[in-house]
Amino acid sequence: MHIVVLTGGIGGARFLLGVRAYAREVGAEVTAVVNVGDDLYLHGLKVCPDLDSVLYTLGGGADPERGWGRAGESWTIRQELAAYGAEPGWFNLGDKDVATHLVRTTMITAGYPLSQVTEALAARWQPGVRLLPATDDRLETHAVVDLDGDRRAIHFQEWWIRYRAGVPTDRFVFVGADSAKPAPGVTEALAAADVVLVAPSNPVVSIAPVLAVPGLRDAVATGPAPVVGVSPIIGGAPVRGMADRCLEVLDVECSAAGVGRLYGGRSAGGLLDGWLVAPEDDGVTVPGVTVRAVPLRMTDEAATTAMVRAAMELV
Ligand code: GDP
Ligand code: FO1
Ligand code: CA
Repeated sequence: MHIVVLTGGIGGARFLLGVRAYAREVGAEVTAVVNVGDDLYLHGLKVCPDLDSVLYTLGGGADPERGWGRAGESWTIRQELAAYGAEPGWFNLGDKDVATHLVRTTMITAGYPLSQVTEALAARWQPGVRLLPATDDRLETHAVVDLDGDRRAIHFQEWWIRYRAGVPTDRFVFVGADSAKPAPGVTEALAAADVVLVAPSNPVVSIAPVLAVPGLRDAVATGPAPVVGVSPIIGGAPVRGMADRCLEVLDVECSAAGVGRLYGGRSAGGLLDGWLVAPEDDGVTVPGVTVRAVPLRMTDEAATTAMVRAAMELV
């Protein structure tokens, strides 16, 4: 059996812990297709927040409180950069994390595609699932904002971290998406999948940029495998993070129903056959989609594995 998971960073990474445990139980293979819209160059280094959250979490090296970056991190490089007044000062790179970006940037500069670079980094972290960036091409999420009377596009990381998702925002743009191609293996994995799971990731800035790669949404929506999504919204609020701010930009209600309808049913040109919601949201309907309520808090691996089992039972 082959399971494909569409995923962002922290929420998706924690979900993948459960997918990996389930896959070990039943002898399945897992491919994770990871968002690259958050990626950016900082201080000359290529940083891939979502890929790194997945690598570090599945490899046992993530900081459990922050959710991003490395456990047991030190911050000497950040302090030295600050002493130079190097911008941007709002994005914190830990010393251990910088080593990852150095290895990645060296390989990218030497001409390796991101998918091969990710494979090389995974050789150290042994995530136990195949990690594929959605695309090897440049695809960056930008927010179109009004700042000091000016309308301009800023990188999603600046919107999220520097402005805490708090500036008036018109829309998100996936720069480069039009000419991006799915990374090698992505289309093949979807064609060979027995089930596709949409992780409880941010639908607007983690899953949407994955689906924005031409051909990728179609490969999921018209592919052979049933598609089951897991709601990142419980009782009308994101479990963590600022997904409510992102949904607001799209004028979508922050609820399990709102996100389920945003994805839509496959029979109506959408994405989903099944949608898992939390017990708090029992009774939610999405036209054409089988909805089931089960506990959706990823408090530990056993709870997360139970969520995955419920998703698999839905199809
Ligand atoms: P990011 O890229 O690091 O922001 O991470 P993702 O996009 O993969 O995941 C962020 C989403 O995970 C947020 O919208 C949260 O609501 C969701 N999330 C975090 N923890 C949980 C949990 O325990 N259960 C569920 N259902 N969603 C969660
Ligand atoms: N998130 C923050 O809120 N502040 C940071 O300084 C920060 C640094 C950072 C460095 C590397 C990395 O992989 C992730 C980092 N994040 C930081 C998290 C991250 O950029 C966001 O949570 C996600 O991209 C949102 O999807
Ligand atoms: Ca992300």
